Amino acid sequence: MSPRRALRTGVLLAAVGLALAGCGGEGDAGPGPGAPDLRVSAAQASAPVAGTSQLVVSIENRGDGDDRLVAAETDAALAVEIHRTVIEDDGRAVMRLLEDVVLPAGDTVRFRPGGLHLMVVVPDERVVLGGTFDVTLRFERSAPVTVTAEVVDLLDLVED
Ligand SMILES: [Cu+2]
Repeated sequence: MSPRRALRTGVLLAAVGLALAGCGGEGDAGPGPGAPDLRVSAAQASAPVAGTSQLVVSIENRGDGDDRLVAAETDAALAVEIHRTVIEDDGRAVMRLLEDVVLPAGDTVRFRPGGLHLMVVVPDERVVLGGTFDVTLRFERSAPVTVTAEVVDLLDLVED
């Protein structure tokens, strides 16, 4: 390998290393030892407002290893994003896009409107009050899980 080629390869590897290091989401340690054992329940979505719907679920990890939610998808919308609503210093509520959500061993993570939620972007006609649609959740370690979300009024979304 020529020195020039070697240099370029080194730069590329450094870039890949940086990209991987950036995958940590909220910046804590990776999954612990043991295997996660996830149960997903209480999938509900709000009737769409201005082209988006908030989707909430409960994810219980009965295993003894941590996992992470890394993506969600549905064929009933353009995209599903992982969001957290936070209050800014000036009191405004803004939604932050998250890379992933840690699912600690022995704990239940409850999504809720006004907190951690999945944002269904540009939903189709299945996402209407009283309707249902399927959402697939993808995890770092566990197999994907598909749940059926029930569409309810935003005010009726489970609060906790
Ligand atoms: Cu959102």
